[in-house]
Amino acid sequence: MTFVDLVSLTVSSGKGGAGASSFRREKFVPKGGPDGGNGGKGGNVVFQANTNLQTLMDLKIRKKIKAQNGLPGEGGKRFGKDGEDEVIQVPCGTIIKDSAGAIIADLTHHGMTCIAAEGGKGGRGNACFASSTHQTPTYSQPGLPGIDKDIELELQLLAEVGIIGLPNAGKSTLLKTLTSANPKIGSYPFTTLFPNLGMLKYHDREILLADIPGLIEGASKGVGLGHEFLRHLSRTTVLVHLIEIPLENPEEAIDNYHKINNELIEYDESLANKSQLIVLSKADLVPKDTYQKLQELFKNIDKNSQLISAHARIGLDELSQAIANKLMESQECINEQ
Ligand SMILES: Nc1nc2c(ncn2[C@@H]2O[C@H](COP(=O)(O)OP(=O)(O)O)[C@@H](O)[C@H]2O)c(=O)[nH]1
Ligand SMILES: [Mg+2]
Repeated sequence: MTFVDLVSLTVSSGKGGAGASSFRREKFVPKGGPDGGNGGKGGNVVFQANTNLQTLMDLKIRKKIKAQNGLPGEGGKRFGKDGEDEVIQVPCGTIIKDSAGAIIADLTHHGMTCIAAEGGKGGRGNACFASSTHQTPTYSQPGLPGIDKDIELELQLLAEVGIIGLPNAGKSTLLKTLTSANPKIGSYPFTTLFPNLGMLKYHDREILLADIPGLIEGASKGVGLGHEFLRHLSRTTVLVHLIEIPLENPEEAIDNYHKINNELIEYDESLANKSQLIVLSKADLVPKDTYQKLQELFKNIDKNSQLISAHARIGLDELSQAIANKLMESQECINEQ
């Protein structure tokens, strides 16, 4: 799968069919009345959220999307057929914006739809214009034109929890261990080239986690994968900040923690204000007194931290519980407001 989360498109709704101008012709009625039918409405361009999709890739190659025109009306008061809507399926979490960046719709739930371009109305046929004073109108309306619109689609994943950290911290491994996701894992940076999603089942809760790749010092200035994927943190409530303990120089973990947070601030202050769990990874590789010392150092800057090893399955239940608790706390905060 190629992950595409930004697409620009031109959408064109169908134009309305013209109303007909026609008169009844019958054998024994020399001057039949007007019987021109109305034109059909032009089709709409509609976007619809679909949980079975994860990427906007299919739209990348389409560029232009057009709905059908309405057909013209005909004599005998026959109405023209409406143009068919063009319904485009997009992943849940797709935001539709106009070319100025104003949000037209945020399609968060399966089945939600939005009309991005409304089809033109059909014109009325001359049969509509007959009155007691004007019994033989020849006038009929043209159909209204469709709308051409440039739009942007932006996918923002709907994960509640984002896993962040430097390349190689163990983010993808953690996602794979906590959920049934199967991301690519490697001992070199940037193995993960797009965000991965996985569902954590914790008691009766299902929590959607996203592994956000590529964060690195300078990401907000385009280093590495840049901050391309940080938009997928926008909707998260809790960040799991994964930190590998450098064996040579464990204190460096504190610098690394600040580096990532600075990148978040550079990108968007509200990301830095999200509730964060500090998680020290790969505990199986680190002597106990090293990580205890590190936990002290985090305490000195007023931060609690917890320890995991995805490989040795250490601290995973505690982490799941901490995630669920944090989500619950933030839910309570929202309810109190
Ligand atoms: N020893 C040990 N290695 C780990 C652990 N978690 C991840 N790794 C290894 O660290 C490397 C980077 O992991 P990955 O999940 O791809 O990191 P990411 O770049 O943050 O997604 C891989 O070689 C993993 O096998 C762990 O708990 N213990
Ligand atoms: Mg990864």
